[in-house]
Amino acid sequence: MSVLTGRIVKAVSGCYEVAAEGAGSEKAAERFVCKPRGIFREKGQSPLVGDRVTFVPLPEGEGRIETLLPRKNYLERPSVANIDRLYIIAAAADPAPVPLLLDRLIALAFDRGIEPLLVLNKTDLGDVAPLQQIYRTVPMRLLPVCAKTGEGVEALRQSLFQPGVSVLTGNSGVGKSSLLNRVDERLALLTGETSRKLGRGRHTTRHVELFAVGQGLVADTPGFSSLDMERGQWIYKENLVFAFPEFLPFAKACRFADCSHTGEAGCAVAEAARRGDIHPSRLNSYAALYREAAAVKDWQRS
Ligand SMILES: Nc1nc2c(ncn2[C@@H]2O[C@H](COP(=O)(O)OP(=O)(O)OP(=O)(O)O)[C@@H](O)[C@H]2O)c(=O)[nH]1
Ligand SMILES: [Mg+2]
Ligand SMILES: [Zn+2]
Repeated sequence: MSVLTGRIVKAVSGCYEVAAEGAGSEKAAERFVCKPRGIFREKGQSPLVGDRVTFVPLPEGEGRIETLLPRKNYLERPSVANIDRLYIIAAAADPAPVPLLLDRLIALAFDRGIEPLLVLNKTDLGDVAPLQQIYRTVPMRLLPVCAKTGEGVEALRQSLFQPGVSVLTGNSGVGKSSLLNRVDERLALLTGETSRKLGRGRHTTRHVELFAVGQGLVADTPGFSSLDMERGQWIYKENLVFAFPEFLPFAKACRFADCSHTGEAGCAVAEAARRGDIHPSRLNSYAALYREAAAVKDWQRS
């Protein structure tokens, strides 16, 4: 009985679709619908989309997952493992951008060792210059795009086609599925427009699935409301400043070595925000996330 290596590309009610991998293997890219061994339940492990696994192929395209291979990272929401790039999508308007939500996602990516990219969609509906101004000094790519006109989509396509696992995230309705359809029309993902015609609810995308694009894999994910994001997924307060990397050069110059940058005297980060070297909106988000992180009890830390 041969054991293969593969990646979970789709999870639907306890069944996992696994794409076989392996250099030169004739099984490469073949898909198997797998059930995990009972042992996962005993160990409290639950496989995620993006997880690499070993599995035993069974007849008729089925299989059984044997082991979960170590993860390099994962997010709880969206629930994906081994992410290389997190594309955080905001819209110029409809829905209006929420800086705290964007900063929460950007910080989470930096904290988990994932490259964040900020995609500013719907440039036909509004000016993205105010957002570009806020994120000017953050070491992160900004991609202004328009799923409607196609503007900027080629740059997004080139980025998504790079090897690795990409995840699109952001509020419901910002245009994640529309952008992916523009990048590769064969994906034919359901978008708000089509789902309204079918009389579906506000959240159009229902589950996470990885699709092959160029040399990469990309996941469209269901959008969330800002409230969803406030639960869980915190960053420890002592790590938070590292998730706001443009603060770091200033943080070294604070009067107190243990400055939390939340109002202490002689805080060089606050001073930089007053001068405009750090955008005040970023410092506001930092303060909000710091308050949340400080409220986390030791027993809640995993
Ligand atoms: N004007 C304009 N409308 C857009 C653009 N991109 C997407 N839309 C519209 O915005 C609505 C939401 O788009 P979706 O692609 O379904 O958004 P989503 O982020 O996938 O939403 P969820 O799946 O609910 O998370 C649809 O009616 C799209 O047609 C754009 O660049 N300009
Ligand atoms: Mg969608
Ligand atoms: Zn400080």
